[in-house]
Amino acid sequence: MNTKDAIHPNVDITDAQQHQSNSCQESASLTRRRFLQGIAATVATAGAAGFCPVSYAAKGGGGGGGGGGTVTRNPLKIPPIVSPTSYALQAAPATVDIGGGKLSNVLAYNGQFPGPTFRANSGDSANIVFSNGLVDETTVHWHGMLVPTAADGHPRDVVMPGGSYNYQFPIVQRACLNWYHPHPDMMTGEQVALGLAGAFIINDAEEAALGLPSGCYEVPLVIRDTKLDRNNNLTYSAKSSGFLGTIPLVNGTLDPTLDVDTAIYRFRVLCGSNARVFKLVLSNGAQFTLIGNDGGLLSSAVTIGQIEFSPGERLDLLVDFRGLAVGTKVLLQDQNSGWTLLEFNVTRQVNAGGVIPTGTLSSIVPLSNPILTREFSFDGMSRINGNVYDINRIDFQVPFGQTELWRFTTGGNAPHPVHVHGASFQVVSRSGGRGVLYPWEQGWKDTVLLQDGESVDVLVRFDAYRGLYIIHCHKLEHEDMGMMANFEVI
Ligand SMILES: [Cu+2]
Repeated sequence: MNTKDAIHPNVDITDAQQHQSNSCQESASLTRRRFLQGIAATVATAGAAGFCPVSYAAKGGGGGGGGGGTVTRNPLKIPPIVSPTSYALQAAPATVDIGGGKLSNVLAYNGQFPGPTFRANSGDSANIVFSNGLVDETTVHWHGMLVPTAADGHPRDVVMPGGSYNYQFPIVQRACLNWYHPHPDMMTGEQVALGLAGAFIINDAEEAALGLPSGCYEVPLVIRDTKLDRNNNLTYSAKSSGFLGTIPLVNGTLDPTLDVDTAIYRFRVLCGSNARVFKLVLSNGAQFTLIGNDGGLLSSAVTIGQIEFSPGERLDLLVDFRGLAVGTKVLLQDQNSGWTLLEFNVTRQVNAGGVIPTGTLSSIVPLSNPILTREFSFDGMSRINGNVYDINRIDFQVPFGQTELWRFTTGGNAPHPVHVHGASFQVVSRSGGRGVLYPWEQGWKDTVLLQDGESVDVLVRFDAYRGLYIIHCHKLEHEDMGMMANFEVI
């Protein structure tokens, strides 16, 4: 038994591992080892605190995770909203109700799956005391947020089991939906797949002036896939091509349904899968009104029938249920898998259903005149520009405040959702592959999907903080295998 297993008693060993020699695992004991062993993990949580929201079963829809047939639907869970101003956050095993009383062992933030939704205003400060109740080291990365290096959850800044870390940062950016999740070297895929993720919403005055749907009309949707074992526990087995689950979960809810009024809803949508790319459509053929993405509002709303999004990307969508009869069911579906993700059940007629915003939502100042071009080739399943990630190697340096053109290319093994820490970027072109830019790639982004044969150009300027940040593939198995690079803003 190697040292990693010794501190990680809750994993099951698969056949894949038995094919490997134990002796080869010892050197560089934290070097891509867990992944290459092919360990399958579940969560053992004897005595863990339970989280059992009130739940009822509703017949309807007829979609179901796997599609086809009548399914028993469960009310969509909505994570509690908390302030980051002074907050204690713990990652630990927990037992949660994923719907209809089905208890599942997961890894959770504060016993919630997904974790609590942070909500703050631009200009606030976050002071989050994190404690690690896992059996492995972890970090918390605030995906999409501009934070100092020390608060970025860099794999170097690991929090050991039983340890704690104070994440402190001012909230300096515009309104947008971000998220938080673990980012330890080589174990991100496992920890996210087993449940650790939550939303972080920033509001500001510009957004507030638009009068967008709010309160119960603004709903976060954390969309992911998962695989359950025979006891309904979340399970994970790393695959170099990326972990693909067998069923979808929205907000940690199996076969979810949401009762809606005849009104416009604002859905804050996050792709929280390890590797799966979703193509969202509505079953009644209605269009989405896309108003924002990773970095906040677009310059104006876009009406669109289908939207593809990949791990790490976010969408700000309005869906219009006005004019639908009470009793109507509308399904949010994934065209790529054929899954029904979520059922909307129109249950109440209201008179003031809101309005779709027209005109300017926000002014996006385009970046221009890059000083230089950097090329990043996403090679195979574990390398950027030929290099496997080395936590101690600084791969390049970027001058603070300098606009640069970064070109992401790949020969294969996509999807590679490319994610950059420390700044948002603007996507300016895509050649090869799909060959076009999509409406959801306008504005400010921090994650962009790179498919086979594609070359995607983005403009980026690091003008928030100096220090150490990373660029990586957000297919978490590729990240864990080493498709990641350190850079320093100087
Ligand atoms: Cu990749």
